[in-house]
Amino acid sequence: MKVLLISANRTEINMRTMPLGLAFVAQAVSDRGHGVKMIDCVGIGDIESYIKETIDAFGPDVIGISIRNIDDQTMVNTRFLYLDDRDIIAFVRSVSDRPIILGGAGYSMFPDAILADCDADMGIEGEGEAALCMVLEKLGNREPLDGIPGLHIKGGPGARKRELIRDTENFPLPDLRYIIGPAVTPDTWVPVQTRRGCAMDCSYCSTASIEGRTLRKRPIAPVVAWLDRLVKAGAGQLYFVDNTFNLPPSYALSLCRAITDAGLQLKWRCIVYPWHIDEQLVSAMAAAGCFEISLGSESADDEVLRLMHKRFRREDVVRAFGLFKKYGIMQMGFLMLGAPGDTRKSVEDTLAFAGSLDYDMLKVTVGIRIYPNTSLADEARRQGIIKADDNLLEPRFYITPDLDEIWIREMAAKYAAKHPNWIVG
Ligand code: B12
Ligand code: SF4
Repeated sequence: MKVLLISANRTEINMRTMPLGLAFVAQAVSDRGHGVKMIDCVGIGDIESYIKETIDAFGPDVIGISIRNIDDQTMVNTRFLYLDDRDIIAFVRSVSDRPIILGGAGYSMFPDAILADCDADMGIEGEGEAALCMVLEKLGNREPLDGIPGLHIKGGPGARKRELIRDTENFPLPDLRYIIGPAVTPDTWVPVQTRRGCAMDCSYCSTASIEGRTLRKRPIAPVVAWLDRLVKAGAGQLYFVDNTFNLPPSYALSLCRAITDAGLQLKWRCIVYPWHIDEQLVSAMAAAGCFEISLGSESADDEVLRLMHKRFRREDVVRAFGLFKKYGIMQMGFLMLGAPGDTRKSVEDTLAFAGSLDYDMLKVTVGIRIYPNTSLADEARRQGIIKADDNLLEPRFYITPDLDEIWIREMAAKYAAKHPNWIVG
């Protein structure tokens, strides 16, 4: 079959991201012998003409569309980014009668709500590699599509529970041609992934809906060989998109040492969870080329952290921060204000604490985006902040009823005025 895969994301908020997830899917589909063409909608001026011309020339049998961002997670002047994806889906429908199959991080968080809201025929929740190949096989054999794990069909019966890919040895890494294109310049932070899933359970987080809670690690040797190929193909800087680069610490340490032992000259960024971070790991990260970490400390109040289900406490953040500073790794910090348990005192403490740490950059978020299937959503329902039947696709935010949003914003602005490298959103 001929499969057209479209990454509908058009935003460059924070940085230009590349459709790594779609590249994995493209690889899996092409390994099964199907013809694949990929479109990344970022940076293409007249996207509708481009999509139409591609459909006319390629003549796909099936069109897969990836939805990454639902919104920008910002409470004031929220950008509801999904609406742009919905327009692209509608346009594709207007120029093609082929089955449209959705997937991606954003889709996986709202599989039924999005399917009911747009012109697609079906969608795959979670990892797309195996499930999309099953759909293609059944479509090719003209068999009914029932029973495919994670597949939602418009107007069909409920989806069967999705399955996580566990055979990390054998599911393929994407070929460079799906990643390195003309859009990659030396400034691009090319995404790479070594692990899937997150075993943490943060109260507000939607990652379990996307990657599941079971952490699955790739063997290190092929990952290092892949990094080597990416760099030789022109990737100047890498972004490890793993949810928590440092967990488990033994894997992170082995990966960093393998990169150093292979003599790879890399420059990379990653996301760390401020827990189980010691000097051995941080020095290995620095030696392997770590340039910057994103560190979500969220609050400096141990009770608020406990209510967020964080495993770390304020003292862990202090220790981690000191180590990254010592090894010259830049730090981007993240705070969330207005969480359950927050008080005037905890908010002021958190802002003062962040000020004392002197991050290279700090993002202060006031109000927390509420996602389905999270304990924050349960709490918000209990407190009457959202209605019981709200599907949450249209962005909703949590601020503890014990605090006034205006007061939090004024306080955040007061501290930010002293720190030009803070952004309040
Ligand atoms: C790393 C990351 C970043 C990095 C990206 C760095 C880079 N160079 O790529 C940074 C920090 C820059 C970033 C920024 C943002 N991010 Co971000 N990010 C992530 C994270 C942790 C991993 C994304 C990733 O690359 N995954 C790896 C790939 C392999 O997985 P995947 O894309 O999901 O693909 C798989 C499946 O989804 C599926 N699939 C994908 N496409 C398709 C298509 C079809 C047809 C099918 C069948 C299946 C399928 O199969 C794939 C392989 O298994 C996710 C959380 C998460 N775990 O998903 C958030 C996440 C994607 N980000 C999110 C958001 C909101 C943002 C920002 C808007 C935040 C902001 N305000 O700045 C920006 C937007 C950036 C942009 N320009 O698009 C949200 C998006 C959903 C939402 N809540 O709206 C997520 C899900 C976080 C969350 N839990 O809420 N992000
Ligand atoms: S550590 Fe990150 S990805 Fe994991 S549950 Fe917490 S916020 Fe989500």
